Amino acid sequence: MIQEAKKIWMDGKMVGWKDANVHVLTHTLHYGVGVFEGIRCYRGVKGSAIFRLKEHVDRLFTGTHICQIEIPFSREEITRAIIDTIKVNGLEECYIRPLVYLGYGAMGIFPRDNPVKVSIATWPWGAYLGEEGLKNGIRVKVSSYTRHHVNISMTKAKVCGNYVNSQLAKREVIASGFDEALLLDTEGYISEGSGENIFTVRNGIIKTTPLTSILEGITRDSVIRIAGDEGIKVVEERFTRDELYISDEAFFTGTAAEITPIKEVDHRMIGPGKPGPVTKRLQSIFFDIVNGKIDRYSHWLTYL
Ligand code: PPE
Repeated sequence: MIQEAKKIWMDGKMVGWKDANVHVLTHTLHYGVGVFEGIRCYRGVKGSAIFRLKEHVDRLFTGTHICQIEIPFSREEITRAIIDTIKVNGLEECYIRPLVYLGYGAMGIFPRDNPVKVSIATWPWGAYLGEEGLKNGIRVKVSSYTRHHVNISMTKAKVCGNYVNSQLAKREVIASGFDEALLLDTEGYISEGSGENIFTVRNGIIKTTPLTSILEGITRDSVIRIAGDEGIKVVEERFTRDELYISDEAFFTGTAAEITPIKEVDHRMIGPGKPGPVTKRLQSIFFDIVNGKIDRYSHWLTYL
């Protein structure tokens, strides 16, 4: 169960957690065209700070641009509202969920001039794939469901409806006893997890899928930059599931999942079946950055 906070920001007002309701004929509830974000705020050594807030707000706006939804607030107003929501809830560390959705008005798939609604919720959210997974790695299975085709779903936008595919995949692999689903693209190459981007390490080279048919993960971008700064080569190139099977290391990245090591894929151990040195090094730098311990990356943090 979600851990409740006090208030949720809805269309410019702070509303009590239990009163943050919508009409059952809310357009997005039926048809899935809405755009959301997932952001984390960390309690670091210099106080609470939001990780890469600008990039997340930008992606909310580019996502709605793709969906032809006009947010009735500016980027500055949304940024301010995110900070205010964390503060009003007195949270030092939390997950932040902005959502832009189409409200009550016309029914039918063409939403006409239904109002564009915005909400921002915050709640404490621990390790997405479990503390144990974060530390020792998770068990992953390639799903029988294929990831979005680039001309069917718009993967550069974090569209609510895109997550039907993620949920089908996740339910399938959980039922088989795995921790997370990995999806292949329409041509059979690795694309991404149900809510994460993926990286492999082989012979000291890091590889991740190109941006063609995946969400442009902000954690993915952070890892590429950190690796570059550490002098580790990163290649953005398509790869197959058998290349993943024989990689030395693999890990998922995401705001919720952070950097989660993968210890097994389809019953095959990855490397020795525990987090490898590159994964551990990147994970440790990442957590130092989000916790405000490395000045070089302080521009990625917005202090409350
Ligand atoms: N791919 C998908 C499909 C995805 O949903 C996410 C984030 C990512 C990649 C990584 O993107 P980024 O967070 O910018 O590094 N998934 C969000 C939702 C998870 C959920 O269960 O809800 C998240 O991590 O917040």
